Amino acid sequence: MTVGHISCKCGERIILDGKPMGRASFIENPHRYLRVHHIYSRLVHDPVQCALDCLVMLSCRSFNFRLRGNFDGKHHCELLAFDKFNNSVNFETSAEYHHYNIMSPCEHAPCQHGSMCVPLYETCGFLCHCSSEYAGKLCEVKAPAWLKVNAEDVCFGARDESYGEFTLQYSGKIMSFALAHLRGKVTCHVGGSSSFWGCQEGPDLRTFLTNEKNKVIFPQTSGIQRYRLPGVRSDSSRLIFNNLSVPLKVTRGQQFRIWYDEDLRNNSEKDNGGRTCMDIHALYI
Ligand SMILES: [Ca+2]
Ligand SMILES: [Ca+2]
Repeated sequence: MTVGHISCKCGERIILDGKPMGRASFIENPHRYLRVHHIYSRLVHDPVQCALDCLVMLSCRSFNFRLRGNFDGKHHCELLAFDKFNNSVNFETSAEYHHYNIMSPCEHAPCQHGSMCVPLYETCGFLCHCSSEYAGKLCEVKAPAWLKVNAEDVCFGARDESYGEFTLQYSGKIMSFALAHLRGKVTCHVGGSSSFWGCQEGPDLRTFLTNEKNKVIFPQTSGIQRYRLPGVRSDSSRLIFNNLSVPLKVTRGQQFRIWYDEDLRNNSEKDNGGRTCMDIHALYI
C-alpha cells in the first residue's frame, strides 16, 4: 500500500512550510499486532486513512488496524512510535488486527547473527546493532576482526594542516588501527630523504591518529613527538599501533584524522614536504 504524494521504495518524510509531509510505502503484516504503547488512536474507514495519519505525525513508525469495524463501519487505528524491528518480542500474532509498517531495507533482514536492524527512514538506509561477538556493517564478521574503515584513500601531507581524514562506517569497539601504505612519502626536511610514516628511513615514526578535535588517540604516548613501535619502521608497508589498554567505543560516522607530528605541533613544518596515502584498518572486538 502506497500513500502520500509520490510513492517510493522506502519511508520518507519532508518538511514543507514547517509542516511534515509524508510519502511512504507501507507493508501489511496480516494478523499481526505490535504490542507497544500507542501515541494516538482514532476510528477510521480503512487502513489508508490510518497510514495518512501516521505520515503526518513525525514520530509515527507503524500502526495497528483492527479488522472488525464498529456499528458505524469504522475501525480502530493505533499509531505507534516504534516498529517491529526494534520491538520484535512484542510483535504478536493476532486474530483481530493487521499491522502495517513503513517499508525499509530491514524488511529483508540484512543484519546477520541475530543482530537488530534499525531502519533509517529519512535516508532509506539501515544500521545493524552487533552483539559484542560480531562486527561489520551486517555483523557478518566474527570479532575480533580487522575491517577496512575508509571509503576513499586517506592522504596526509607534512605541513600547513594537511592532515588526512576518514569517517568510520561501522559502530563498535576498537582496540587498534593499522595504516596500510598505498603511495607517496613525506619528509621533515625537503632535500633530505623521505619515508612513509616518518622523516628519513629508520625506526622513528611521526604519524599520529587523532580524533576530529586533534586529540591524539594513537599511539598512546605522553606527547606529540616521534616514537617507535616494535617491528615497525618508517618505511614499513604497514604501521600497526599497539592495542589500547581500554577499547575505544566508536559510532558510525565518527571522524578521525591522520597527522604528521610537526604539522600537528606547528613546529618546524615549513621545510617539510611530500604526501603519503593509505588504507585504514581497525581492529574491532
Ligand atoms: Ca621540519
Ligand atoms: Ca601545522
